[in-house]
Amino acid sequence: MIAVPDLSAVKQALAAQRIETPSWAFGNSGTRFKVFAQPGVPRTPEEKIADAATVHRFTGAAPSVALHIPWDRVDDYAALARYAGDLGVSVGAINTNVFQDDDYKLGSVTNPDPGIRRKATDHLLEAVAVMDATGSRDLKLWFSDGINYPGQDDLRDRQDRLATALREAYDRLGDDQRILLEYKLFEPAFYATDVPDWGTSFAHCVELGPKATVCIDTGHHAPGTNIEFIVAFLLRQDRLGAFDFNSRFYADDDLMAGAADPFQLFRIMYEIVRADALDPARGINFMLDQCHNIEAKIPAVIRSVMNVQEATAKALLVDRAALAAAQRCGDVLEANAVFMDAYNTDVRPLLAEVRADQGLDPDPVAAYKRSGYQEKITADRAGGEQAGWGA
Ligand code: LRH
Ligand code: MN
Repeated sequence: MIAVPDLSAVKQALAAQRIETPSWAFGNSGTRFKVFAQPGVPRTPEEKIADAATVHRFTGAAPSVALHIPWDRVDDYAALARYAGDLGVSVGAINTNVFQDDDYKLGSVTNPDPGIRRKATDHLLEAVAVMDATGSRDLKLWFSDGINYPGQDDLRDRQDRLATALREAYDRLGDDQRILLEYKLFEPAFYATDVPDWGTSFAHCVELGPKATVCIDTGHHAPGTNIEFIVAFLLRQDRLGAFDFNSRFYADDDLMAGAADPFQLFRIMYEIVRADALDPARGINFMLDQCHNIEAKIPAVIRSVMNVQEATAKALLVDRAALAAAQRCGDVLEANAVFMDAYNTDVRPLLAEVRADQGLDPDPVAAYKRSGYQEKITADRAGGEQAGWGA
């Protein structure tokens, strides 16, 4: 508990911060209009992991990489985890994919067809087997399931089908494994999504048991949603498992975390700090989930890690004693001023110090650009099919 910010404790907390990167952020991505291929993009899960390890090498704060199955399918997941370990990172959350198969047009685990539900549920179980091999704790479940027209299917029946599949996945978990149930308001479904909001995810998690937690993707809410309220609420219920950080101006834009709305990211991280939930030991997985459609991918992920660090540093600098005093006596303006003082603090010199203390370059993006890694992968990876969405 930090009353008046104690800088050495703030620096310690920042040095201990861990942000998980997504393997798919290094692959080609785009929109339905166009996917712009980039030189040097990885072609294999190993090359994605090498890029994630490079982000960690320059930031010191990204020691794990989330995988997506089947995008990162290999014959030997234990060997892949060892490969990651040799590069100084670990395999993090395992993401399922029941949104890209023709069979899932009318839904995956919620599909009216029991055979298709079986197929989708088996994929969830396959992902847990991958976790057993990689030593991962988190099974990350996002369902694109939903309907486009009223009457297309029965909303209640779909919830029952979803609960049945979740129960089977939950019961397959090992003791140290857990579910991260991600919600999303819409897209690809445009009338009703089966896990559309935090309340639905939370209710299913409570129904399942203590190893089921909610994953908040910051791009998955209706415009104007107060996400930090959801964070505060789920922390109080001890059901906040993870974040998929990114930012957006309109919908699920998947832009760099903190790029579109750094103030929102600060407010979210303040609720984390306020609940003493920043410490990795508290078990919240701070992940990025982004797509770099036009910008260079590795520097974009490095910049995103830095944006989360900056929001966190500002949150750690809130004068909690002064804030509590102003709140207690109803001094609205003073309370807001104390909050904004922290937000308006330039924390870049502080983070430069934290990096220097870790033997890292104070400016990871500049250091990456000087490293020659981009030129090396562009040369090494010329030819061969690039990973990601078909260019
Ligand atoms: C869905 C989502 C989910 C991932 C996917 C790559 O929009 O946020 O977390 O599976 O993006
Ligand atoms: Mn996500």
